[in-house]
Amino acid sequence: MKTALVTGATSGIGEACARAFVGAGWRVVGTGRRAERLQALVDELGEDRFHPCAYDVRDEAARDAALETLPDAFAKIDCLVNNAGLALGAAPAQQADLADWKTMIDTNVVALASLTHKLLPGLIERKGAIVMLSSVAASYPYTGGNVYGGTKAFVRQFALGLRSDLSGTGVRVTSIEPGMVETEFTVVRNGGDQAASDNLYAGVNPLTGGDIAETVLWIASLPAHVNINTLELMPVNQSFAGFQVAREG
Ligand code: NDP
Ligand code: 8X3
Repeated sequence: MKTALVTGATSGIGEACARAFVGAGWRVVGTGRRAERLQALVDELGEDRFHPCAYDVRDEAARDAALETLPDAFAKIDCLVNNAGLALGAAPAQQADLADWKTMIDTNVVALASLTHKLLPGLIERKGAIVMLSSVAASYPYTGGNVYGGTKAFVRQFALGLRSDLSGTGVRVTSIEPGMVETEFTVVRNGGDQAASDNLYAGVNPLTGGDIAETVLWIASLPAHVNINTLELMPVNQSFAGFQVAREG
């Protein structure tokens, strides 16, 4: 039985990944700050299949304490799903809060790179897989995307760079780049405003956490010689618009 480590398993895409992987016969180590949500997954999925690790991804000491004391059955990670992340605010850069920018960089970039660095030796030993949650925001700038888009561009390029460095190791690396997925993402982005989230997704028929989880599971389950480098997906009702033009005078 293989083991996946899913960061951000308390909500949205990560929570759906935990269910999908366990449903497909994997063991899952799930992380997140909200311990009670991880415990609910233990109750739902079984303690022999889901192991909770409650810590803040920015706290390397807490992370190490959790991951270095994993039960034997969960200790050998075959697939790292680098999913935990967030956007804070959607204001233009000139009105943005610097603390929000730093939180996004620390969570989406620093913590993700650090965990990857920590798990790489074991992933190489087991010829494992790394699936990163980037975003369409990595490739398509939009007003208010600024640092969030920058962090997701890092994730995409880091994944591609790892592909290059890991040549010959058998480790597979994928950057998944979704558009609108209705999770707690927009509630978090808007400081807990559920109505702002409901309004954004109203009538869109957005992607679901389950849609992305099935995609992650598919990637992780492909034959060992197949690598999906990048995968961009959107709801049918989301698509591209043109450039904006500012007029002088
Ligand atoms: P959610 O807000 O529903 O889930 C985010 C998860 O990340 C939660 O489990 C949360 O856990 C965890 N997380 C955030 N900060 C921390 C932290 N400091 N320490 C530990 N865990 C943390 O959003 P999504 O499921 O939508 O987002 C998952 C990923 O997908 C993100 O990287 C996001 O950028 C990306 N993405 C999302 C899209 C969307 O439209 N929803 C589109 C494209 C990409 P907890 O709060 O319990 O700590
Ligand atoms: C989340 C999707 O379009 O809000 O990464 O940036 S978007």
